[in-house]
Amino acid sequence: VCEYQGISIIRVIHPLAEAGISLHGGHLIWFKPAGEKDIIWISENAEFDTQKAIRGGIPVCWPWFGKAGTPSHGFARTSQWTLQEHRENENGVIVSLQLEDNEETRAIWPHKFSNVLTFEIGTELKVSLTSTNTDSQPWSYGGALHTYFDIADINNIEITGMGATYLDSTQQGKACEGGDVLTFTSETDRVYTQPEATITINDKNNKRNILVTNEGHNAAVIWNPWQELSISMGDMADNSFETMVCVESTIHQPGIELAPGQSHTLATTVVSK
Ligand code: TA6
Repeated sequence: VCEYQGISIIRVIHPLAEAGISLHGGHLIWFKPAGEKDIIWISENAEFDTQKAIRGGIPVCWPWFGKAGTPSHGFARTSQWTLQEHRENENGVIVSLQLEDNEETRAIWPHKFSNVLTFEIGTELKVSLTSTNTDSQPWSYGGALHTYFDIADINNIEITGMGATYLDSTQQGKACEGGDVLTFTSETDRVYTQPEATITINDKNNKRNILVTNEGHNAAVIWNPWQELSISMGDMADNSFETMVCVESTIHQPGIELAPGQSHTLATTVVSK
């Protein structure tokens, strides 16, 4: 564990891969399999501030997605998680963090819960968020593993496997039908409602495919802010939208209801081929 601007970061260094995980937000900041370029994008202007979410990496949006509540994307990405376990197996390193309800979380969202966030780090990266209802009443939740991917050029990637139907967040959530291949020429912010299990980013200039396999989700969000929005965001360089794209394992509305004692796991597995 090292300290960076008051934030504790777990550094994983293993022959198969390297990774960094911030306890602030339970936020994966980098992941680099041995002999590969970074797969996960982090903003060069990212702010490491315990009051804010880190721009890039894998923000944990929970217990809701986007503006379904306040703060936007929930409180998990700005909460302090604790290290529960770290160990090695034949595939690499496993790190688990935990976040339980406390006075601050109950003031925002009045429910008792236990979240375990597990990172399996090797030639692949798997992130699993298991949410358990530790309350005496049922509650519903949503959220996302809001992964930012590092690409060579947004003008020269193709995404497949996202499915045809989506809600367009740039048009007040209008229901739309798209084609089999997604390319980018402007701000793109879509909730795909019938994604395949695996979504592929074909990063042509880097000559690699990034495969994103999601579980426990009911949607996949794809986002690139394009230039104007990047300029308006203090923690993104003006042209840095060119080298990132988000593909997110998402629980969209109406969310998932958990009875007392029940658990659900939202996961994403990332590999470059
Ligand atoms: O996942 C897409 C999205 O919800 C966009 O609408 C965009 O605002 C983005 O997330 C980033 O949100 P943030 O709160 O991190 O600025």
